[in-house]
Amino acid sequence: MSSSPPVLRIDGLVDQALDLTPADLEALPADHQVPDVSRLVPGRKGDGVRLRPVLERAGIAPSANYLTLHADRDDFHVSVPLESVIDQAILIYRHEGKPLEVSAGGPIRMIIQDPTACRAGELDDCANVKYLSRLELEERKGRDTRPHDDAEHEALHARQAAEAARGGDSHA
Ligand SMILES: Nc1nc2c(c(=O)[nH]1)N[C@H]1C(S)=C(S)[C@@H](COP(=O)(O)O)O[C@H]1N2
Ligand SMILES: [Mo]
Repeated sequence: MSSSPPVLRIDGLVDQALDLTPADLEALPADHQVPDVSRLVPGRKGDGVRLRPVLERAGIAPSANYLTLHADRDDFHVSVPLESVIDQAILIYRHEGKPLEVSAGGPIRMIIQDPTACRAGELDDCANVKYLSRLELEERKGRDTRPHDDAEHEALHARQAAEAARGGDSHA
């Protein structure tokens, strides 16, 4: 049985909304690609593409000030100032020639090159959104469900660990 490929939607304050598959990301020019992200961000695996050229394919409207990252899979959302993130993030879409697994945050995961510790700023570890499904450009800060305190943060990580233990790749 074949299923349709995963799609990353780019919309909001753009010239033209786009739906990009991992194959579309892979097809972007070589100088935008980041093969083996571990060379740039130690401890991370896979191949990715820089965020800016992906957003520029949709055409960034001058009024766009914030980027909101949506993960429909677990209803997780992060909204950060566009200028702070646009040249600091990579979208990972492949690992060892295969689609990035859900257990690694796939099929598409964003990572920030030099994140701060969780809750120590806008571009923190918590903003490394897994199962990225939509990039929304907005004028003002949008939806952000990052944890606010230690208890919330711990609960979120427990949910993530439980999900991973269940086998994140099952579609049940
Ligand atoms: N979709 C989604 N992305 C997410 C989360 C989440 O719960 N859902 N947790 C965030 C938080 S709080 C952290 S600290 C990092 C943890 O990912 P890592 O273990 O790969 O660093 O993922 C972030 N990305
Ligand atoms: Mo976090």
